[in-house]
Amino acid sequence: MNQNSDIHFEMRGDIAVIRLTRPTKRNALNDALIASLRHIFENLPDNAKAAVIAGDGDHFCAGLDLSDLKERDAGQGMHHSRSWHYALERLQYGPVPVIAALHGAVVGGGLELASACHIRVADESTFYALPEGTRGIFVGGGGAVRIPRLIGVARMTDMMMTGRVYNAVDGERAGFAQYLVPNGTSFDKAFELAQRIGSNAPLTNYALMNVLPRIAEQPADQGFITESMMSAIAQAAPEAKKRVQDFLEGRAAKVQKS
Ligand code: 1HE
Repeated sequence: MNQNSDIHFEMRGDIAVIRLTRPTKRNALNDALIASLRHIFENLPDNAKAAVIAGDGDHFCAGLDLSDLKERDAGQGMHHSRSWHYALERLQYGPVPVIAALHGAVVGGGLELASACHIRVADESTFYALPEGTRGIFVGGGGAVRIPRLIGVARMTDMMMTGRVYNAVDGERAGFAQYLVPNGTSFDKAFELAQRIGSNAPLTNYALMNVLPRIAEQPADQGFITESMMSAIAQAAPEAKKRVQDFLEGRAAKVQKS
């Protein structure tokens, strides 16, 4: 399914595991890697229920492969940026939830990739930056849309204007990651979450990936209507009826205080 030696795909049970395997270049993303990512998310096996994406070596991803920054004219530059958009949209609105397992550098396009995932798990070595600002360029992989939704426009502006780097603790507080775990454990935690998420009703995961983000963008009066339609569709599914019945008859887990 994947011919590119800089990225590895495998199924572990019903969880798809995608690893960036270009550690000598800190998993910097060249055009071929972006095309491979798109291909992988367009061709996930039917039995995949969730996916984990991680990076080999000391860093998750150093962003755009800067050696690929050729003399592009404006039109070519736009198409290059769009190629990232298409790939990351396949990931974000693909068939399964994707959990990013972060460590080390999550910078530039690496942060854009992470922000397209549905959940981010960071270990204590993780740091976040947007060096585009200081390199005289701009984000082009969807970061201008997705990153402010995680951390707000003001923080992203500061990061790009000043080159500010967030460490793992401050990054989690700012909203980059939903989980902060000890060094070396982000993959295991992401995989555990993927298994749990993969056992949800498929329609619930579909709604969380495809409907919730759209509702969040709608004016409130439209959002309420979309919500009520999704709610009606979800509760009409046989799987929902069975799960609710299981709870009512004492067969399903209660909500536990953590
Ligand atoms: C690279 C890249 C890269 C490393 N493109 N080759 N992203 C950046 O501006 C981040 C640039 N990278 C770094 O700041 C650092 O490399 C790291 C903090 C990520 C890691 O530092 P370190 O000390 O572990 O590694 P290193 O020695 O800097 O890099 C090892 C090699 O990887 C080295 O090549 P070598 O041939 O000398 O061994 C580096 O040149 C290479 N390397 N990062 C190309 N990014 C859709 S638009 C998105 C726009 C952006 O993402 S712009 C931000 C790009």
